[in-house]
Amino acid sequence: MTSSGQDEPMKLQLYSYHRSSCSFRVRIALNLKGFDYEYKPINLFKGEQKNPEFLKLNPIGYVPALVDGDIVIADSFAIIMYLEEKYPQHPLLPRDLEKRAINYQAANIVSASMQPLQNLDVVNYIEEKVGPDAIIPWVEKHLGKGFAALEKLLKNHAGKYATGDDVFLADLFLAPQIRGSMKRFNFDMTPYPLLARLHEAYMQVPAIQDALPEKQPDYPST
Ligand SMILES: N[C@@H](CCC(=O)N[C@@H](CS)C(=O)NCC(=O)O)C(=O)O
Repeated sequence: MTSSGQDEPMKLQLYSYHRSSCSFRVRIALNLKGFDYEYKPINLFKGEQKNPEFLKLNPIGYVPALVDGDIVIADSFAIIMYLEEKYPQHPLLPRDLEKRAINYQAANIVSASMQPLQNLDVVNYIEEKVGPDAIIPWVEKHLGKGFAALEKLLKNHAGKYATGDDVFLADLFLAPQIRGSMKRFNFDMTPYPLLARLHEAYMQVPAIQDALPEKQPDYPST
């Protein structure tokens, strides 16, 4: 399919927010796979994720969402698996089945047991129902539990990155989670030396550098 009916293939479109760790995961995947995609900003602080037009793309009202021609997919895990299966360049999963399963496990620790507990909706709810002082202890408890599990899980699998010397699925989830926890909540990573080392390594990877919040078109200029 083409956008103009001519030879230009239609660009993938990513609905994203610069600071969203879930969008960050997909931006890394798109960069690794070499896509020049169209960035469609959704400002979470202005509530644009609840706009009827966006809800047509993702009924739960969260970023990211990906449009590939007639295909619309939301949820970072689903998007990344779709990209992996449709576009095999730069595989995001190792061939070894155990390492592959460790990638799923680490990605799911982040996406199911960490990020949802610090999501904007949840943090706003805690602030309103309990009070602003409850936010940091809540986040520290749940992020600490997740990072402690990841530190143990990856101990026998890590190389330069989470499961070896290539950037795979687990890294796509870990890099935004570690960086976001440090930046947004001032989270101290020193009790997790392996994860802290991985974070240093991630910051040297061009596909991750280009996916950083501050490199996105919707990052505030002032
Ligand atoms: N499981 C979903 C979670 C998506 C999600 O929670 N997105 C956050 C940003 S990282 C969001 O849009 N939050 C808006 C809100 O809470 O209103 C995914 O991985 O894409």
